[in-house]
Amino acid sequence: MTRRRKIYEGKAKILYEGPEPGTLVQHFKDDATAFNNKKHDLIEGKGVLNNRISEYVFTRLGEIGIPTHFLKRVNMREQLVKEVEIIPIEVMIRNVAAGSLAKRLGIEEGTPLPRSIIEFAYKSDELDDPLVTEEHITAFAWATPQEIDDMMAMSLRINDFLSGLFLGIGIKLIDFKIEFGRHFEGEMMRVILADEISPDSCRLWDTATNEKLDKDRFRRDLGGLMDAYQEVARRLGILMENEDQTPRTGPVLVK
Ligand code: ADP
Ligand code: AIR
Ligand code: ASP
Repeated sequence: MTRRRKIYEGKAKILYEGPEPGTLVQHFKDDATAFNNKKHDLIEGKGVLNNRISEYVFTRLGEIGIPTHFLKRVNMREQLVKEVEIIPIEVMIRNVAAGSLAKRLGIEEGTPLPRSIIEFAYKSDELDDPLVTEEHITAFAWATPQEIDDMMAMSLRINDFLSGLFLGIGIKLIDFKIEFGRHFEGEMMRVILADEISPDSCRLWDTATNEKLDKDRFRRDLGGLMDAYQEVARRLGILMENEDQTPRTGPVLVK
């Protein structure tokens, strides 16, 4: 068997060269990091859950017409995606004050925002992903005004759709982070949704109890991260199979 070429290794994922030109294999690791790597741990099985949850969310988003990089899941930890040129901006969409916004503006965590707020951060580990405005993004040519418009329009649709999807399973979508990339097809280029959407990249609170079902369990040393991610997968109705893909006798739910 020939060894695959590793294109990039990040904090939570590895990108390998895909089987066809223009494709990549996105491999989900078990590493949990926060505060840009100052806190690190291995949480067995996290990569498997994020792969499945992100697959589910990207598939649903594709069905409502959001262009995404997702092609298919390859195995429990890996998915085949379209290679893109990542726009070096993290787009954050917030419905309820939490995390850095709550801290920065002195708003109590859990306070609903008057309307959904979009924020941009420049992707840079060395700089701790600093918040930037559209002015910085266009002045430094990280993205064009048209690309910013496309990202914002898609972000709001994604937020509306996912807020409803999660509400239906008793979960509040507090906030989340997404990334976009430029996909080239011949002469054509379009901005599509890339990276992942999982409990690593969202804040998800149980509607009834406000229990945190996301990476804040790790960031804030609350414990029970795997139970929380499994609960999200279970509520989404994601069936888990064995690592070797052989279905068990009948559907087996997580937990
Ligand atoms: P980080 O780089 O922040 O440590 P990850 O460990 O999640 O993050 O690494 C995944 C990397 O792959 C990210 O930098 C992300 O921007 C990039 N990426 C995600 N999807 C694609 C894609 N379809 N094509 C190219 N790069 C991608
Ligand atoms: N996020 C931002 N950078 C990395 C991630 N995962 C996500 C957080 C949270 C939202 O963006 O998981 O859902 C806002 O994060 P913060 O820390 O700015 O409040
Ligand atoms: N800053 C983000 C977090 O706190 C991402 C990271 O540091 O890995 O999770």
